[in-house]
Amino acid sequence: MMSPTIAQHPIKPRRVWLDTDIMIGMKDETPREVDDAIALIMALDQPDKIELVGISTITYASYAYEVTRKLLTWYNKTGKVIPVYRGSDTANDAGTENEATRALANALRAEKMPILAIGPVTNIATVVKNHPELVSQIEEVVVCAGRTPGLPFKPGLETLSVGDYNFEMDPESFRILFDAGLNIVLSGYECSIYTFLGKTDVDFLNNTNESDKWLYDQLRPWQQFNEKLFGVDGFVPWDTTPLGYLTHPDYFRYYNDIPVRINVGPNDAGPGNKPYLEVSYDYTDTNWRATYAYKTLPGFEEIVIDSMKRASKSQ
Ligand SMILES: [Ca+2]
Repeated sequence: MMSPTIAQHPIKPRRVWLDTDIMIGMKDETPREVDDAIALIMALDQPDKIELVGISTITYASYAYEVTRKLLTWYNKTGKVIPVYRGSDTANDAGTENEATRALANALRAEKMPILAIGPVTNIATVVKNHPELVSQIEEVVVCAGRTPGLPFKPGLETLSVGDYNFEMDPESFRILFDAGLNIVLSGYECSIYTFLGKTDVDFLNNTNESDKWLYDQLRPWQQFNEKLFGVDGFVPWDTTPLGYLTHPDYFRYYNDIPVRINVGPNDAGPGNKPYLEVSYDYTDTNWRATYAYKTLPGFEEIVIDSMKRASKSQ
């Protein structure tokens, strides 16, 4: 009897550099964004798919450093030390070296790899600007930013517009990356917006385990704050979709090799004008190109929740 033979090639995890503006739990007037933390926990939960070579922080760099180390203590089950480096505090000083840019440059000298950049891209731009010889060592940069022309960013009940945060914090650094001709993957608002974590999705964290409880105590206020702002009790874990491009690419739909431009126009989320990072096959006057994720397919949200449950159970 014939039986299909399935070759058992062990697939090596992809070695990736993570640059993050993680700010979960930062003491402030309002709760702070939690999505970087969820992306980090998910990455640590999938050592078969992704291996973090190093982590650099961007904005609130010292807080980000401390909270990343805390999360690594709880969730890094790989047995490998993942070094963490403090990057730019301001996200407006592309070209100024820091601990993170020096470490990233060294890592790129040693090996070619992709960069998962889930905050403003200042650290990456510094490496590209100061070390153009390393550009060919960057396989791709996966970022959470960009939009199709005219797409409003209106989460929840669509009463309030928000900005394209990572891009608007430091448009100049995006310009540096596109000018360098890097492979850039834009996985931002449009493909993330229907992935939604509500109260019942995180209830399992409300227990006596130290790490679960800490996480729950940051996620729950963030959900409630989102209800105040956008009318719905829950949040979109934005940064999990750029991670998903690396771990579960089949769950997204992409516009490949699409032209990219920075267009300046009236600010849809405040006064004055602002730059927009936009993609369209109609743009014929630009050399910038990207892979643009425009849609998440059903099932990705389940992957996010399952991953968090596994991370929790393995305590
Ligand atoms: Ca982020």
